[in-house]
This record gives sequence, structure tokens and C-alpha cells, in this order.
Amino acid sequence: MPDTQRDASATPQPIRRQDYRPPAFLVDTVELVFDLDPSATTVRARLALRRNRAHGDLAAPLRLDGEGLELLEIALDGVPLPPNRYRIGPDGALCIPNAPGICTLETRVRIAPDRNTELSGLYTSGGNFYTQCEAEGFRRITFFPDRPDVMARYTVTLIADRARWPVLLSNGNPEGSGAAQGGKHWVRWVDPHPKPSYLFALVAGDLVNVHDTFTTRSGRQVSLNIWVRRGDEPRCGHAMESLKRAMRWDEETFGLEYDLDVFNIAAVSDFNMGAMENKGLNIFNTKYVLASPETATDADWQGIETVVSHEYFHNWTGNRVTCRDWFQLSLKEGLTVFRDQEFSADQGSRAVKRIRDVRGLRAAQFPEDAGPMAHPVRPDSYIEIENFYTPTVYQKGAEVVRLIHTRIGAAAFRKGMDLYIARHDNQAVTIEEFVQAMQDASGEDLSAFMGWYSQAGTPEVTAEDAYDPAARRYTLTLRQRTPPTPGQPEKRPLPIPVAMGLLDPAGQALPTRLAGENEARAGTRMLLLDQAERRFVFEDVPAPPVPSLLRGFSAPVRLGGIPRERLRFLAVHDTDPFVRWDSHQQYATALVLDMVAAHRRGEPLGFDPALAEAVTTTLAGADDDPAFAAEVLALPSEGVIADQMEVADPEAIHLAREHLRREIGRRCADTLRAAYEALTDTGPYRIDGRGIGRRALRNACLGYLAAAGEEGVRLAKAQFDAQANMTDVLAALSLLADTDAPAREEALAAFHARWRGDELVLDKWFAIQAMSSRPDTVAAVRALYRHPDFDLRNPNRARALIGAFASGNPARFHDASGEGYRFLADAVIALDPINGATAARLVSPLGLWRRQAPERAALMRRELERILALPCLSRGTFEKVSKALA
Ligand code: B3K
Ligand code: ZN
Repeated sequence: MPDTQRDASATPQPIRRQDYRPPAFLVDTVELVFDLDPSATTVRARLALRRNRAHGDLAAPLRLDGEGLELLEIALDGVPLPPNRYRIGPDGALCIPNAPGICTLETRVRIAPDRNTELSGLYTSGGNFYTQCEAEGFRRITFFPDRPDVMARYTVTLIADRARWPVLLSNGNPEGSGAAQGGKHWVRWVDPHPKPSYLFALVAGDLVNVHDTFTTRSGRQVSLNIWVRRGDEPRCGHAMESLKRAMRWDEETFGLEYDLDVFNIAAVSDFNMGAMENKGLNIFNTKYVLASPETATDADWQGIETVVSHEYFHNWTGNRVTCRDWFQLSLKEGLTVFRDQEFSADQGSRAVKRIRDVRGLRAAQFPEDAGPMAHPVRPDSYIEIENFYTPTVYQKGAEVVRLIHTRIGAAAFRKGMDLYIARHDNQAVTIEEFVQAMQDASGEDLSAFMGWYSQAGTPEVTAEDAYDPAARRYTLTLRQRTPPTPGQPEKRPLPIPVAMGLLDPAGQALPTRLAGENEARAGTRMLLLDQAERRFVFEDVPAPPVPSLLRGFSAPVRLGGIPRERLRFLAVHDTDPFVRWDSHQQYATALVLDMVAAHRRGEPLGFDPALAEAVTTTLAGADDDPAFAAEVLALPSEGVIADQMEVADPEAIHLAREHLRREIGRRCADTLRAAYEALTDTGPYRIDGRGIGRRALRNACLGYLAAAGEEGVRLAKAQFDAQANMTDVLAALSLLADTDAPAREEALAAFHARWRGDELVLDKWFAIQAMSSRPDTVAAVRALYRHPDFDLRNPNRARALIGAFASGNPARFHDASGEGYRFLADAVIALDPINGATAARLVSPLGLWRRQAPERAALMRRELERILALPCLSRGTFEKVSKALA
């Protein structure tokens, strides 16, 4: 039984935030010596320990976490410890009663990196060694108080065969190297900054580096290196450029400089998530490092910029100032996502970036907030912390930081960041400390904003208004309500900043004056909805206005109930690009929902010509900002539409949305074709905001044309055959994958033949087929699962097939036969003993059964019960499944 599998007899128990207690012992320094061998690595650790008064109980035993470690030697203060002086518990932890207040513990353990399929701790991939320690992987390397509030200084010596593993990396700066016996060599790394164990990293391999330098604004020369397999060097340019821009941006925006002589990034193909911010040695999924125009799409390109900058920004928000405990995860993640969002916004179109971020939040976080795993940005309890690296902690957490930013303004926010870092450098702190620094720097009372960290669920905001022509007075009433979530039946009102403006009937922005104010103000203003209901009275309003609400998505809420004619009006006239886009999306959503209702009544679906008009108007004005136009043309996804329904109807949603696409494609065929041709670039391939925007818009046009019929499909095949760049190839291939055309098989085969040797591109081949809307997709996915190129052990490949199908293809995942559910459960059952963290991530869609009609819900439950009945289940999968069934 793998170490992370629970004992069948013991039900995993939750850990609670309120049970936090400071550690009994602190560690000042750690010296580690690794003798690396794939099947038997030995790890020597020497810990300088000191009793921590803050713990309270000065007689508490010394307890060190451990998991799956084979203890070879143990000595306290230089004296070997007899077995009766220590205990290793059933959880693997080492316990030493009666340890002196100040002592040195030395241990030597043996581990088997090549058998570590969980990819947590030290593992091998392609014959090289890599680590992943966040959140609790360090305990799989050596005995240690593996919790973020124990910060220590590390010295690490790596010993390995020189020929097989010529490159040996760890955190900090290199401080020596030499030859060792038997063809081995050693390298020593010293990290001068105290850090929690989750930031430890090592890499050993036959790797090559792409090198560059960066001079910080105070003149420190930093050596930058990206370590990859031989042959991958030409694909590292974009990651390196992104890194240098992020380093400069953090200096300019937040005054934060890099603090070591080297910054290393190592790329690995087997990785549980995107990347990891280990101090001075970031480890990345190859997906977020390697890119060339032939192999990477524009979305991949943007993903690299996001992840490279995100991990770099952690150096201050996460590493120098870290989390006291894992409940505070959003302290580093929400803040760092906010920082990477701002960085990317500054690189191109701020409005388009905001739209994409909100699209992501609605697609992933809103459903989570309405499902069985709903949790506050700062959770109160967890069974498996790996399950809480969620859209709520990350994306909603970033929205909450943005609320504070919006509330106090950019200048005060910057002062607040300065104060936060000055106060807490080299400390492990809580979210209160962050909010306190913002409050102290701004002088604003932010106590009510803490509610955003403690209350789960997405607030629903509605507006009602009235105009009094005689008094020229306009009254806007805003209300909020948050639906109950598991464990939180009662909800309180939260402070919701509503950025807004008024438009006159001709679509002109009106200056606004609230009752009690002396002067009218032009532009957007902020209303604070901090009660269940608030009325705002505007004076001197010449005619009945149209309110534009939640400009820039000023709070992570659902704004509903806006009448259709107002949505149409705002989509054309509002000054705020976000509201223009969102009004269009909400209008389209309402139409699809109408069609779903008509379909259920057995009536024709119909079509609203206003939508075709909007497409034509958007294309006519698209040249100013093609990326924005592409966002407007992209219909809300099936998942986002389903999220608007109490009880979803995936089949009807798919039917209705396809009908809409087809009708737009038919009615606007000439315009779409003309736009498609005009957007065909003949010049050099450019990856900048405009180039990306033009390709996105062109592919949006192609999508409608392909939905309309054969001519579009021919265009898609021609685009595929042209092989201009991966964005265009993939856009065309995904359209072909939905069809029955002979071109489909031809294109899929050609793609496979060309890219079978490239893991990252082959992932796309799997994902495209998994997301096909064809009715036989479940069977196709089962067949792909048995394909020789499928490898369940590789998380990217598992996500590309299983994840893309279950999360990215609602119509086929929810096939009425229940076959989609059965496939997912089978895959999760097979994967759980190999990699519990990845299995637990993939199982999520099954948990959302409450949003489906009874027959589907019963089929989903049956699969969840089948998983839960297994004798051994990882803690993570157990938590997800048991909460889904609760
Ligand atoms: N901090 C890591 C995520 C760790 C996930 C734990 N298995 C990457 C990031 O958020 O930057
Ligand atoms: Zn992060």
C-alpha cells in the first residue's frame, strides 16, 4: 500500500484552523547531504533545533513529520539514539520525548525516487531527479517539522554520478563543488534566506541551460538559467523574456528586487501542476516553459508569461513573507495571482486581460462555490490540503485582494505592500497581517472585508430603479444575497464595491451627483453595497437613465436580472469595455436559455436577429481592438450557461448553443468570410497583442463558418493544411474534430504522425478528441485511454484525456447513458493508487451531481459510491468523494 493511501480501517480526520498551535521546536539551520541513486537515495540531515516558548508546553516531545522513510541512523547531540528513546508512529512521524531545549539531531534515511509515482517529494522523471515539496512533500525526503511556520537556513550537498547527472542544483547560491569517489561529483548550495521546508528543491540531471543575465536596479548581477533536455533550448526564449520583464516590473511597480546571485528554472515533463516557486530554483512543468510558433498556441504563450511571472513574484509574496499555516494559503496565492494579473494587464490590453480573468473565474470558481467543495478563501478545515489549491483560494483570493486595491487605491495599496513586507520579512504570517498592513497604510477601516475571506459562496446582486421626472431624481436600489454553502447555512452581507455610471437615453455618459453631494462627478463612481439592501439617490438626472453596473467586474459577484433591452443598449453604448462585453455575454446566455426552454416544450428554437446584427457591428469595428472583438464574438461556454440554471440540461444547452452558432454562421456568412480573409496575415508571424488578437478573431469567424456547413469545414481543412502556426492548426483541427467529414480522420492522423515525438503537442491531440462534440466521443475516449501513447502516470497526459473530457466537454461527459461518468470513475480508480493528488483533482466533475436532473444525478452518485467503496483510497480522493455524497 503506498504511504499516502489511508488505512481502510481509519477514516481520515479533518484538520481545523482553530486548532493551530505554534510548533514545539524551531529549526535554525539544516544541513542536508544527498547521495543520489534512483532506487536507493540516502539523505543525511543535521538539524539545529531549539524549543519554542510560544508553543506553551515546555515538556512537549520533539515531533518530526516523516512519510515512507527508511531510517538508517539517528543521533541526538552526537550520540546514537537507542530505539527506546524514539518512536515512529503509524503516520510515519518521528517522536522523541525528553529532547533537550537546544539540540542537534542527525538522521540518515533511504528513499526510492524511482518508485515515487505520486510525484511528491523526490522523484525521477526521464532518468533525472526532481522534487515537489509543497505542501507536504518534504516529509517524504527526510524527518522534519514539515510546516510553513518553521523557517530555517539550508545548506545542501548533492552527490551523484558525474556522467549520468552532471548538473546538480538546489536553492540559494552555489558554494563549492568537486570530485567524489567512484566517478561521482558533489556540489554544495547555500541558501542565505530562512525558508519553510515546502520551498526546498533539488534537481539532478543531464540537462543543458539557456543562460541570460539581469542587473537589478541596485546593481546586483543575477545569473538566469533555464535548464532543459538537450534539444529543447530553442524553445526557452519566451520564458526567459517573460522572466526578465517580470523582474523589472516588480522593481518598478512594487520596489521589489531579486535577492540571490542566481535564478534557476528547471523544466520537467512529469509534474502535478503548473510550476513551483522554490527559492532560487523554480521547477516548472515543461508546458509552461517550452514554446515555439510551430508547437505552442497563443494561449500557451500567454500561459507561460502568467506562470513564469507568478512563480517569480512569489519570491516576495510567499517566500520572503510566507504563510503561518496552510489555511492561510491565499495569503500567498491570492496576492500573487493578483500581482501576475496586473503584470499581464500592463503588458497588453488591460480590458481584454480582465475579460479573460473573469471568464476563468466564472468557468471554474463560480461552480466550485456552488458545489459540495465550496469553501471560504480561507478555509476552516481540510482533510487533504492538496485539495485546497483551488480556484477559490487562487482566483477568488485574487479578486478579494483586488477589492482592497479598488477600495484604497493604487497608491495606498503600494504603501500597504511596503509596510507588509517591512513588518513581516522572514516571517510566517496570517491573512490578518496582510489586511492590517493595508488598513494601516491607507487609514481605511477594512475590517468588514475580512468577511470575504471567511464566507463561502458567490453573492448575488440585483438592482431595481425608479425615475421621478418631476424631481429629476433617480433612485437605484441594490440588494445582495449569498446562497447557503455546506457548513454555512446563514450568510451575512459583505462589502461589495459596485463601480457604476449612468447613461442617458442617447447613450451618453451622464455626470452623477448623489443626494448630499455638492457637485456632479464625471466618469465611473464607486457605490458600496455593504448591507443586504442599499438605496442610492441621484439628483439632477435629466431623463430616465440606464445604469451601468459592476464596471470592470468590481467585485466577484453574480449580477443578475438586468432587462434584455438594457443589456443590448449597454453592449453598444457603455464607456466601460468590460460591461460592453459582459452585456453581450449575458444577452447571448439569455437567448440560449430561452432556446433550452423552447426545446423542452417541443417548440422550434427560433433566432433573435439582434445577435447577427451584433456580430456584424462587432466585425465592422474590430480593427481597433481585434482581441476585444474576439472576446465579444466568443459565446459563453456550455459550462457557464449551465451554471446559470438551477438544474442543468447539458444536452439541450449543447443543442441550443450549436443552433445559435449555426444561425450566426449562416446569416452572417458573407461578413464572416470577408473578415476571415481580411484577417489572414501575409506578413511575418507575430506574437504580440495585435497578432494574437487577429488570430483569435479570425478563428472565431472560422468557427461560425464551420458551424454553418461544408464551406466552413473546407476552409478549416485548408487552414489546417497550411500549417502556419500551432494556434491556427489547432483551431482548425478542433473544428474538424467535431465533424463527420473525411477530412477529420485525415487531419487527426497527419497531426499524430507529425507530432508523435513531442509530448506537449501530443497532449493537444488527445485533448482535442476528448472535447469533440460528436456523439461517439465517450467510446473514442475509452479507445484513446488504451492508445499506446496514453500514459496514466504522466499528469499532463492524464489531464489531456480525462480532464479535458470530464471538465471540457459537458455535453458528452453527461451522456444520458452514464458512460461518461463510468469512464471518469474507472480512470480515477486506476489513477488513485498511482497519484492520489491528480486523481482527486480529476474526480471533481462527478461531485456536481446536485446540479443535474434526477436520472443523471443518480448515475453520478452511483459512480461516486463505487469509488468510495474501495478499500484503499488516497485522503484527497476520499475527501472529494465523501463530501460530494454528504
Ligand atoms: N505553489 C505552487 C502550487 C503548489 C501545489 C501543491 N501541490 C505553485 C503556485 O501556485 O505558484
Ligand atoms: Zn502560486
